[in-house]
Amino acid sequence: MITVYGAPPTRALRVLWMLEEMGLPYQARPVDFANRHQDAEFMAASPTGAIPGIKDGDVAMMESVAIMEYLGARYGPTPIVPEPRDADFPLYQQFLHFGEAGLAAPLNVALGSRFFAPEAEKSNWGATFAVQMVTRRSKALADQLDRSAYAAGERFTAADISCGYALGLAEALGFADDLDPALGDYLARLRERPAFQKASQPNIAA
Ligand SMILES: N[C@@H](CCC(=O)N[C@@H](CS)C(=O)NCC(=O)O)C(=O)O
Repeated sequence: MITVYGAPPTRALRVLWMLEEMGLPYQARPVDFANRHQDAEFMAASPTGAIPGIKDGDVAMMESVAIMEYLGARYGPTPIVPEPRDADFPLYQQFLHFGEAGLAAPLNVALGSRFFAPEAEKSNWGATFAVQMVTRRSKALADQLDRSAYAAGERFTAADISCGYALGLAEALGFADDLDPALGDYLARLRERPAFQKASQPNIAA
């Protein structure tokens, strides 16, 4: 049984969503964010203390997108992960990583500032820059959605999970309305998926 350390709204949502889409059994194990470095079981799965981590038998992994790649490779094939020779694969690979490396990762600066910085530092230069950078970069996804229904073509893939999570983060940080409206429509469409709704439940246990 796969154990997922962490819960929504953290990036554990990506992993839970992927597991739900693939119909794989798992157990979700919440992590107390403030005390996570003292949580030995969680730290064994994610030694940086970043959420999420997973344990799957002898396998322990961190990094949400790497975990998604692992699940697709080990427990696939699945329609949400195009095969390497599929024409959509390059776009898939690009947007799978873009969701974290291009969009969500810089937003950690804005998130950290919002929740942990002293009042006068909450809108500091770095946080504002990160939001502007993500706003600018998100145009690449909006342009792609002009060409296809999903990030990697006409069908839903794990790249949409990755990017959808980042757009949810933009919403939580209050700048989603500054993004191309196509991205809001896309996020709303993603959120209609039963697997997203199941993965988003606060006290998820499967
Ligand atoms: N690139 C990592 C980022 C993980 C990350 O930043 N997680 C947040 C919660 S969503 C966190 O735990 N931040 C605190 C930390 O990194 O110590 C991933 O995709 O898993």
